[in-house]
Amino acid sequence: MELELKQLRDRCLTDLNDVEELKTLDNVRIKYLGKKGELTIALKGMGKLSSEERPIIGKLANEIREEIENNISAQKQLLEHKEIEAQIREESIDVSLPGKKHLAGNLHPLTTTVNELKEIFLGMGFSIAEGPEIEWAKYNFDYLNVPQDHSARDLQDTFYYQDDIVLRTQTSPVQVRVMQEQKPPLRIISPGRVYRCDEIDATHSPVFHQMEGLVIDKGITMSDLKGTLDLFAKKLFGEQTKTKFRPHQFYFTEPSAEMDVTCFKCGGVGCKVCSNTGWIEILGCGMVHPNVLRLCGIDPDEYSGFAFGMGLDRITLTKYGITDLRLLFENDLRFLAQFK
Ligand code: 2NL
Repeated sequence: MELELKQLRDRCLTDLNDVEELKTLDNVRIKYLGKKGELTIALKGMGKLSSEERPIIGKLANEIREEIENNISAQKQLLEHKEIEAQIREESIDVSLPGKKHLAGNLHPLTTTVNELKEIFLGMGFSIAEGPEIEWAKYNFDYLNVPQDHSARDLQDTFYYQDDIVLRTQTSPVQVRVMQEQKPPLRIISPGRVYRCDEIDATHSPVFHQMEGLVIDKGITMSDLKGTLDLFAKKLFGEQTKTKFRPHQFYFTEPSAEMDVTCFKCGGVGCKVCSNTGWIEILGCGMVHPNVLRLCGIDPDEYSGFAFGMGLDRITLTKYGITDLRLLFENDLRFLAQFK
């Protein structure tokens, strides 16, 4: 019996040693110490022993049980420790490894220009109006008082989808729509993409960008136009900026003018940016033609207004000293990343 118990103990300790995972450790305990375990069964056989042997074997059995229990808890501790170590190894982050770089983009210079202009005009109480780039020809030309035989209507100058549908050549049709749909007073700007049949070169592109503005109310005069656009120029180019208005001709405004600003680079002395003139042409403008008001459902005897339009691409080129328009449309990151 004594030998039997010692062999049992040795087998158990070998089994314990072989356990590699916490979750199988209990199997060993059940195998030897459980209700139907080997030691339990062995002890049940003690009844057959003589009264001299019984206390000796009983003592040995208790010692072996204790030894097995101690070994189980020692093995348990060891395995727990190993598992925690493995988990730490798995979850640890090597902070000395180089990080993954996230490429942060930046706004396109044109977007920056549009954002700046929007901010300025929103600050003066204008709202932003948008409309379709594929437009009825009558909104693009007829309602704007453009003569039937005007060259701008030519197939050479305008992209026609069909006889009466064009890719808009300016954003004025947005304003036509607003005038027809809303009642004055109106104060809107319409930034957007426009199209003309042009060969691509350093100063031309068949796709470009414009922003127009329109103010309609009772008693609007040329001095409202000049005051508003002069303030706009000062906000865009700085307080020291001066403006001058030169007479011009548009079909949709009368009188019409072009506005120049003193060069933001040289302050008006003359430099490369302003081609030594001291002035930079910024926009066209004028008092909305009574014909346009009438065609758009506004009574010119009751209301008057002014309008203006500017090329966003050209303003952007001037502002950043870029000499080739194509750079704005080629999406070359080497160019675009310079505007971070
Ligand atoms: C320019 C000049 C201009 C307008 C656009 C306009 C629109 C309506 C009525 C009257 Cl609905 N006028 N727009 C007026 C004057 C000039 O643009 O040089 N643009 C790049």
